[in-house]
Amino acid sequence: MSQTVVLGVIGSDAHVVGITILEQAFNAAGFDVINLGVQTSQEEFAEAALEHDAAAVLVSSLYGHAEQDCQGFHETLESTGVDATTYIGGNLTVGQDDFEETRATFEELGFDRVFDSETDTEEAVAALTQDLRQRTQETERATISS
Ligand code: B12
Repeated sequence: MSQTVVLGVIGSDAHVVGITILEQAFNAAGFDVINLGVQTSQEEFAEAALEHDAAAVLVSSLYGHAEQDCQGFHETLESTGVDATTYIGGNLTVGQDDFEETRATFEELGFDRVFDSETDTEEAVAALTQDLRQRTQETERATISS
């Protein structure tokens, strides 16, 4: 399975520091990172993921409008032909909401994992390493049994 990760800040959000740090962490862990930068549209995420055959799409949002920006995100990926693991992280709501509620909201929108703004980058790298390993094993099992 590809080890390419597409990363960007969704919507009109211009906070760049978080994804720069994430890019460095995933690069250091051996992933190929395509960093789309700030103010990235859903279509730009989908097109980049398709073009680079990405294993994962990592969405960042800091300015509090993530829920609005991510409406229909997974449908956009699917209609573009992208089947990737998806994570979202950052400051996902306005103010300090209950994070378990936030997690549920974004899982419902289709994200495989949801991270808050206190996330250690190593935690995200470890989670993706584990999730991609599991996907590879499942694909291998499906191939053997078919
Ligand atoms: C610097 C900053 C700015 C700078 C950004 C400069 C730049 N080009 O990056 C400027 C001044 C431009 C700015 C503007 C605004 N900002 Co501002 N900003 C900040 C500030 C002080 C720091 C952000 C930062 O760089 N943190 C350091 C990095 C390392 O941390 P991070 O971004 O959180 O990323 C880490 C984690 O969140 C996580 N993570 C992030 N994304 C992802 C994704 C995945 C997949 C994973 C696994 C993890 C992950 O991992 C990262 C690394 O550890 C924060 C407050 C704060 N302390 O967080 C407010 C803050 C984010 N800003 C805020 C706001 C409201 C704004 C404005 C809307 C203000 C305004 N009215 O104009 C505008 C938005 C403009 C826009 N279009 O985006 C609010 C958001 C409120 C909310 N969500 O409820 C905050 C929280 C301040 C506050 N307490 O009110 N901002």
